[in-house]
Amino acid sequence: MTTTTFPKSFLWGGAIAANQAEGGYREGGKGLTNVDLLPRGEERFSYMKGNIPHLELQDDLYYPSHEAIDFYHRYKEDIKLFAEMGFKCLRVSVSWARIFPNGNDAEPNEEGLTFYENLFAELKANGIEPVVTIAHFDVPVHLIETFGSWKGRELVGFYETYARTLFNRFKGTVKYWMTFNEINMLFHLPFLGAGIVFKEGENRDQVLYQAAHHQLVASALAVKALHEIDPEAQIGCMLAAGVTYPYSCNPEDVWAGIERDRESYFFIDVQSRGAYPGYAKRFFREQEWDLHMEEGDEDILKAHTVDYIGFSYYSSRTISRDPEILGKMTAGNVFPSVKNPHLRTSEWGWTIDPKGIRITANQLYDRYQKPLFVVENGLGAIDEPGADGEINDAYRIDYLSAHLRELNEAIKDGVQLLGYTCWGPIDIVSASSGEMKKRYGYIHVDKDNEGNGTLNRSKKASFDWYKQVIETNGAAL
Ligand code: BGP
Repeated sequence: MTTTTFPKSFLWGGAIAANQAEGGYREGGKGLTNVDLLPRGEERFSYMKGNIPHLELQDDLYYPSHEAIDFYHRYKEDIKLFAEMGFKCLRVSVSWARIFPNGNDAEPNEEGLTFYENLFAELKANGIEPVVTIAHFDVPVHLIETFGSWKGRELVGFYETYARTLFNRFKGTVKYWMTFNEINMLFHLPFLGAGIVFKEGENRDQVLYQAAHHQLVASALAVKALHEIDPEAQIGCMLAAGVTYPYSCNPEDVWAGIERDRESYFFIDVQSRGAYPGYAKRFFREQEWDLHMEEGDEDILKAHTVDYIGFSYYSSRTISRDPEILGKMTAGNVFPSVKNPHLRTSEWGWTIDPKGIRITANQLYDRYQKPLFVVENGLGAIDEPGADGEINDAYRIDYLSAHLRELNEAIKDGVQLLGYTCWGPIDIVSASSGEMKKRYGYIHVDKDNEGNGTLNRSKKASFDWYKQVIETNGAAL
């Protein structure tokens, strides 16, 4: 047993997203979203980047998120298993298109609201707090076709209406909200992250910064709305975090690391401190872009900052200005990084760096001085059953316990941490690859990459391990 410092109120749990778990993509009056249009296979990456030939479903492509793991129908069974592990919270997202099928309908879709009402009630009945992301990647297709998704200023108002609808309905039920999942994903996978499709001749960076401004104003308006409607509840931002290391002590590398981190901090500086930082203003000036900001936007950003900082952490990143080193990029990472010779990588080429979560948490806390919430962390791996038919995922236990031990150290360092929700406590569709074989769960789901399988749930070895960790409030780590 280790001495741990996780507070008594620590929110242990797991995190999933509507578009990767629910399925039922046309049920209950739901409209189509960007994620529904993402196929598995070779096309996927260029689609996620915003290079999309046809904004429509094609018969010959397989779309894993359409059925996903059928959480839409099976959530009661799944929640029982989460409760058995002792979850204190479950992070889920609401699908915008279940509530407003077109994104901007005059009235919300009652069937969609009822689905989430039942889901949250089931969680509460099992002693599990819902932690809810308002937008986890999915944008209604109608908004993409009509307004260019977040390129259009109109989305600010539509999103605000959507958020207000949720807050009014779930007031007193949901205590923790988040505005946008991994808001910085907009820069890396613009279609997956924010429904952005590029047109020929567009200045991509300008488009992305304009869309970012719209999301930042929308996020601040959601904060304002929640504080008015349900002052007891809290609302956070959410960053795909991960410290960037300079490859060497050459000041050029060190500066490159600072600049790379600022591409992500840029968002949180606005959401948490309430204003564009000096380095962003300098960048805008030098680009000579005509970014459209309305009068009053700055006041909105200033007045409505987030209550806490949610972040995902999978790996650290490394940067170099040396062309020879730059040739050795890691494959498979969404965030560009050169290979760090001190660290191993996962089967998908993602760098494994437990110490990095302590460094990241310390940096975020030093910078913002607001409570942090680790809302994603985990190892995507191929799970094979052993001779006894059981999945002994010792590698997953190693990864997770090493990260949790470092978080325990971060708490000792003085970091205020609300909770920890590992990514995909039950196997779900992978966002970046669209595959089922990239699994994160403590609970196995019988479904293969082609969509075949019974969808039956079964426990892996990590199930009992996590149960113990929660039971002992981390002492079993
Ligand atoms: C984050 C997303 C999640 C999730 C996770 C793991 O970027 O917020 O939705 O999928 O990464 O990534 P993947 O599923 O690609 O392995």
